[in-house]
Amino acid sequence: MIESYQRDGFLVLDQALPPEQVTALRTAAEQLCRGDLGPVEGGPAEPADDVLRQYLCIHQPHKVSDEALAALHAPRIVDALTAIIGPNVKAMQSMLFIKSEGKPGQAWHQDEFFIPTRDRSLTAVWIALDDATIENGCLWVLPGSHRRGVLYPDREQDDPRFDCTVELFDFPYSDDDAVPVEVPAGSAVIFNGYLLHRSLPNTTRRGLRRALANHYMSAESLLPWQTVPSGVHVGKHDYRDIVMVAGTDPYAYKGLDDLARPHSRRDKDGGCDR
Ligand SMILES: O=C(O)CCC(=O)C(=O)O
Repeated sequence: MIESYQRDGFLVLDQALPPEQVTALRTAAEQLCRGDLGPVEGGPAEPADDVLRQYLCIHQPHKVSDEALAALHAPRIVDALTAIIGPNVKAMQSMLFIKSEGKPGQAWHQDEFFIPTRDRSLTAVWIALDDATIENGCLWVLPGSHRRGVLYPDREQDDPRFDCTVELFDFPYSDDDAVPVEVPAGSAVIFNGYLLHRSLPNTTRRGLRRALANHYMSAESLLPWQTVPSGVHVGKHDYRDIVMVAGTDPYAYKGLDDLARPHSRRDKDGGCDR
């Protein structure tokens, strides 16, 4: 398992969550979108009957949802993380993707571009809450693209297939090298923070492609990152709104912060901040 992860930069963990936990997370998604767990910044002023479809992605659901918090600690996932990262592991971010029909994907990117660790230990765990297929907008990866340990240049993009996030470009791979990662609900794609990946729109006639994407890193590394309410990330010495999921925290003496609040990611229908 670890050899293929080191070579390819990703692996699929079958049955990362049991079916009842997937069901509970779907219920939590509805509660979050309805506002039952408190406000979601940037969410719709007037929730519609079909409120799930008003969201593309809600950042930091674990701050208000016990189910999202429990998923950070899922035993099979934590076992894989300690094998990949080391004995001491912390989480700093969760993202709940709803992605109903017609909603966009996210252009080529590397997660360490947005969440900079000091030791390149950022690791994403993308858990499918519905079967993720090419048609409904599964992840696509460029296998082995993490190995150079280089972060590529970024630029704004107006491609209607993607949300407002910048795209990375000028890397030595083409779209033809990309591999789709179709996984059943409950399975997880675990990938390196330097792996180039993207997703395409949900092109089904009707259906949700829900997923919970959690981010982890070694507890030894400081995290010069801070989320502010707008969802923009700005530099800070060491972000301490973290959740330890394995081992011990060498910086426990600093205490913890409570900074992040759930907020909605913009898609182009909402207008991008430029
Ligand atoms: O779920 C998606 O559509 C995109 C997820 C992604 O790119 C990420 O979590 O970094």
